[in-house]
Amino acid sequence: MTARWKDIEAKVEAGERLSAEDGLLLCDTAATPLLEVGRLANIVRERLWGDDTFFNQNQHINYTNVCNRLCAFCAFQRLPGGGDIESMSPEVVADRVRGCLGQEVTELHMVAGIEQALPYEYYLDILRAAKSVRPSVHIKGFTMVEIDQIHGLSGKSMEACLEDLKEAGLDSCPGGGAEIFAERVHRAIFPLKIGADRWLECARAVHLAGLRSNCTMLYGHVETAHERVDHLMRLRELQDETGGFQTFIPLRFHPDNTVMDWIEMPTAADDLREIAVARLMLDNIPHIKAYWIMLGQGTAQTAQSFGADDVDGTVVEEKIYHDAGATTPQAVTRDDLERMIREAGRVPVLRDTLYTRLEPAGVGA
Ligand code: V47
Repeated sequence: MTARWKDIEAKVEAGERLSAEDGLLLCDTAATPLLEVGRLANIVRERLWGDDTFFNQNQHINYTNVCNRLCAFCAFQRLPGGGDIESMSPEVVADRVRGCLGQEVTELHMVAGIEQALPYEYYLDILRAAKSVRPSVHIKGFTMVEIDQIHGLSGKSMEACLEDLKEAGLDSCPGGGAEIFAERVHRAIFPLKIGADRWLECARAVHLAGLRSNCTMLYGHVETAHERVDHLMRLRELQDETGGFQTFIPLRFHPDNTVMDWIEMPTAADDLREIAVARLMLDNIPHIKAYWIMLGQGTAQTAQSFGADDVDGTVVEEKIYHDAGATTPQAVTRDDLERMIREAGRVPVLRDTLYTRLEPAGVGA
């Protein structure tokens, strides 16, 4: 191994921060063997979390698939006025929540497209509707793209708008919507959606309002290694300032049914390297999630030895990846998740959205 690699290894062992140049070397498949990058990421993962792998019991509600942002990578969006549209009234949202009352769901993951016809009150009403049926549930809702849209409708300051959302039932925000911060990629594949500066500004406001959030990066399309590392560096910078991010989730691009279907999906080797690089670069973000829905259960298992300490949850009715060709199931049981984690040699820990341990591992399975 080269002197540069030895230097990175020494920094990781000493718990020192890696530079953007280090990140680029870690991304370089010719310069750094995958298993070595994984080994280093595993050191950090085990230092933070030992053998624990977190999971939760959650339900997804994609309240509308209508969207006017026309992102080239998205198979979920439907144009206003087109066919196959689903926009849920607050009553329908309440029915969806009611439909899962028999299951031990602790989190509602509510994200959707940008439907221009929805007024400000709608967003408050769907939060209230969900909470009225399941008052104890944690609502992790609205990506920064939706927060930007809702704020625009509110006619209020961002602070006042976020107070309204919290009062109506919003408890935290998911990742999503950042895609890749590089302006070159923004212009090429999602020009109508907010760019890096606004995304980061919204995330900062969310954190200042006392809400935690997650962050993501969509990879495996037209971005370069340099742009991936830049994305991680910008997230790390904001996290230094606010400390509000809980989890980073690398999102592997699924090309089916999109206008980018000529792109080949990333391989498991790319997925594992991305997870490992994220664990090594994002020294101030506590958790790295291997989202089983998009990675497949096999890669989500291996990822637990490459830096990931979370696999997401039971996920009732996932839509965004399945519209884009994901072949994983749309939900799994708690037993399935525990088995997925145990067979990877880790200890399953049931958590809530804010990573409170709900039960000692293995109890109540
Ligand atoms: O922003 C859309 C991505 C994101 C495709 O916070 C696609 O716990 C791959 O952010 N192929 C939304 N990805 C989902 C999201 C998320 C998912 C799971 C957990 C959490 C969390 C957040 O999905 C979008 C976009 O980056 N996406 N289309 C596609 N074809």
